[in-house]
Amino acid sequence: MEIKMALLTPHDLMNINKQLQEADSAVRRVTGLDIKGVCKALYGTSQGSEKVGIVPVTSGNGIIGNFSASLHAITQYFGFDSFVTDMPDVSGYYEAVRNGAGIILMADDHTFLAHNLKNGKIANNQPCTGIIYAEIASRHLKANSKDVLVVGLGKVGFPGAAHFVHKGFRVYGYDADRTLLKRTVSNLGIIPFDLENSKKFSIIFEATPCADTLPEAVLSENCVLSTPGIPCAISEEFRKKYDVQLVMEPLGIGTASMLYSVL
Ligand code: NAI
Ligand code: PYL
Ligand code: MG
Repeated sequence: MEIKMALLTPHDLMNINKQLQEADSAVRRVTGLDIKGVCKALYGTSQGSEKVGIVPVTSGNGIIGNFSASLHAITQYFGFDSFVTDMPDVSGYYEAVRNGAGIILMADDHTFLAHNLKNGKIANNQPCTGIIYAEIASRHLKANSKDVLVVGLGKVGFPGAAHFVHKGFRVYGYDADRTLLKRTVSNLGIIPFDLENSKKFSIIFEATPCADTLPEAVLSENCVLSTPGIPCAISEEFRKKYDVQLVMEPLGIGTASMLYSVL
């Protein structure tokens, strides 16, 4: 059976600059650093004069409206010199390299990659997204314990959970797929969490493609919810009631993580 990524829609990417600015403010409130600062601290890299070539890809479900334009806006937002190729696919790749791209960004329905042609480093969006959202949550300045809740342990959630473990957090994990949960508990040594449990968390990371996955009982006043998962894991009502510090953005934070990881 073919397993695909949950694909973005043009609607998810509307007003990407505004979404990025709001996410940057949220990250600053939570961590004291902006997104770029968290990326630099995480990977120990900073940008030079790398030119980023963005190649539209037509295979599978094809071009997503706003996708390449959003990557263009995102790369410029973080201070990269970037361009979108006129041609897609192999011709676009050729065009990007011929026009001086040092880093290629491109995505089909399964893989979104950043490839630094100068140093050979390559990054995949899913682990890079999991790691940066976990890193942001782990830097919550007002966290009251080392306990974190991770909901969704798939291609984005698993690397996020692993990152928390690596940083010495006590990780409680839940996934609707019982087999995956069991395997992750055994691989990472995390604590299986029952969502019926009424334990409250000040740090929550969510990476599922579903809405309203978090019950009210896990939310504490002013907790951080760092979530790449679309749609949102909590209702607007819960967000207001618990003054939840929400870090959620559809493409830019993960892309920044990819770019800084290949510098
Ligand atoms: P995946 O399919 O590999 O993993 C999702 C996991 O969530 C699965 O293990 C599934 O069993 C679990 N799940 C589904 N419903 C659940 C529920 N109600 N409660 C608990 N667990 C549940 O998907 P992947 O690649 O990890 O992506 C997760 C989400 O992150 C998707 O919405 C995807 O579009 C989004 N995403 C966002 C990015 C961003 O930059 N904001 C970047 C990459 C992915
Ligand atoms: C990278 C995102 C995050 C969530 N889902 C992933 C997704 O939508 N992937 C598909 C990207 C396809 C892009 C298309 C284009 O316009 O070039 N091939
Ligand atoms: Mg993102």
